[in-house]
Amino acid sequence: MPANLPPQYYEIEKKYKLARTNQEKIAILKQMFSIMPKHKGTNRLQGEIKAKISKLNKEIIEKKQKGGKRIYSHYIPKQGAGQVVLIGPPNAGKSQIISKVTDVDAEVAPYSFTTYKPIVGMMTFEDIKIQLIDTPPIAENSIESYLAEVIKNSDLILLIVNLGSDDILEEIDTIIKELKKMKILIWSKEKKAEKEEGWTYKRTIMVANKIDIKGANDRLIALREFYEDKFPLISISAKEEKNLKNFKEKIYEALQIIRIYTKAPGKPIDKNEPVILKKGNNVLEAAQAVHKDFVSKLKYARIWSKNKFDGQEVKKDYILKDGDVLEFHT
Ligand SMILES: Nc1nc2c(ncn2[C@@H]2O[C@H](COP(=O)(O)OP(=O)(O)OP(=O)(O)O)[C@@H](O)[C@H]2O)c(=O)[nH]1
Ligand SMILES: [Mg+2]
Repeated sequence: MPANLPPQYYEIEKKYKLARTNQEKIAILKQMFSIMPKHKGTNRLQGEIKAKISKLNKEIIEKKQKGGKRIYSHYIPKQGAGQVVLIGPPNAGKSQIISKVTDVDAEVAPYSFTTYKPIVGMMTFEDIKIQLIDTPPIAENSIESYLAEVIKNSDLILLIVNLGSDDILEEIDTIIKELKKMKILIWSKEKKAEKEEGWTYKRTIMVANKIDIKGANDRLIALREFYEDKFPLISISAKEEKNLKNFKEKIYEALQIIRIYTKAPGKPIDKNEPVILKKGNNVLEAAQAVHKDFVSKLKYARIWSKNKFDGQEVKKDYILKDGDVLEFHT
């Protein structure tokens, strides 16, 4: 029986030849497997791919046991006002979202395991940029260890779920389980467990994508019932660009940051580049963020803010708000 493979199969096969690491190779093989029609004609090929995956997995384990050094670091340097990592089951639309809201084009395809390595893009939100990272999908026993590093290093997780999938709840369960294997917790209620050795809690927003699909509303209702008390939950359609403004605002909020503008005495406000601070930071911390030397030299500061201050002198321990303007006097 002929295999009758779809043309995309050969496209993916080309990527396989370019893959550098065993992890990348495995991800591509999984992709080849997932789009291959499952019938008698492809039986042998299916077997071959599975065998290749398990051989590569074995190699990875053996390398680890030998204590071999990893050549490729998956540490992603932070850029912009925050680093946000998109995770989720295969085919949920993670890459589609990245392509719509950032300056990069991530490969989008109507089958699973399209993305096989992290892709970084910058998203503009009002006058700042936020870094988003697209990642390979998480399915049962498929999470790659470097992904745990990427997640732990990030400031925020977006758990992208697929409102077009009948298995949406199972897919979410699997992800939570796989993350737990990596000692990562994402429910705010479980945050206290972080104090126990080795656990990391990451603030998470659940993003239900593909709200445009028929039946999506019913699944959203189910999702709300199960998860509304555990995560901030928003629904979007990346494809039809629905609710993307709200998506950006929710990310900004969850990052818990504020923007401060500075001005030199007698000069206009520098509106170009806000100073990014943590919510709850004060005038002294703002001075520190602008220039280390400022802290010891700071005599006083003046502040301008919406409906409150108009150039008054302000104490060093004054807690700042998003949009405040400061003028430092040394
Ligand atoms: N109807 C609809 N389809 C979408 C939407 N977003 C993505 N898709 C489609 O879903 C499929 C998968 O999209 P991807 O962005 O490749 O999904 P992914 O989560 O990156 O998939 P992996 O890389 O395999 O993990 C593609 O066919 C997209 O066109 C959406 O909002 N609505
Ligand atoms: Mg993808």
